[in-house]
Amino acid sequence: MISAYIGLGSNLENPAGHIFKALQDIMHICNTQLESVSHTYRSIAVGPGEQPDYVNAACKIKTSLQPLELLDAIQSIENNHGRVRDIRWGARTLDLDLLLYGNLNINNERLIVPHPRANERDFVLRPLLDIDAGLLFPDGTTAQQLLDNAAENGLQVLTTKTALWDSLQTGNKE
Ligand code: A4P
Ligand code: MG
Repeated sequence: MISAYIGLGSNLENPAGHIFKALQDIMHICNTQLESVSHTYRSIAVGPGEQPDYVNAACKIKTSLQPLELLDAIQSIENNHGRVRDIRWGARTLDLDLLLYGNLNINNERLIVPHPRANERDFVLRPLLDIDAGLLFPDGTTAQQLLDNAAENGLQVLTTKTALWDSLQTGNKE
């Protein structure tokens, strides 16, 4: 089994609900276990035009799926949440990014890992650090070093990781 990290983001139609349901969906990906979750955060949207704030989070999984199989699984979850791909960085019901897959660097036409913008976004790095305060990227940089240099997008904790984890175990969103 390989450890991997998935970033979650939503800024349309009850974003917190989409994030919670997406974590439940990730728990049901075959040959995959949910290991831990971050706090959920409100963040200011990075992208074109006026957009609602995002809810962002991350999770750690253990999986025996190959990277492209995992990408297929998370894209199918996005599609089930009514994700429409039109404007790049436009508002979306659910965005799932494969942030890290073991210690691998991957670069093919469908998949780049580490996710190319993970290293510059506080709404990705803070959640990763909630899960593993000593997290290293494949090039040896610590996630904390990257966060120290990242632009700030007004992060505010919405739900703590403990409360989120407990809700996922009972299936009841508080
Ligand atoms: N793809 C390549 N690598 C990956 C990867 N590591 N994980 C390909 C997931 N997908 C990957 O993605 C486009 C294509 O990227 C996919 O078909 C896949 O094969 P997409 O999700 O359809 O499009 P996108 O999300 O609009 O583009 P992109 O470039 O992935 O956007 P980002 O970088 O994910 O940014 N502001 C706040 N506050 N919070 C956010 O979460 N998110 C975005 C989206 C913009 N602004 C935001 C946030
Ligand atoms: Mg994306």
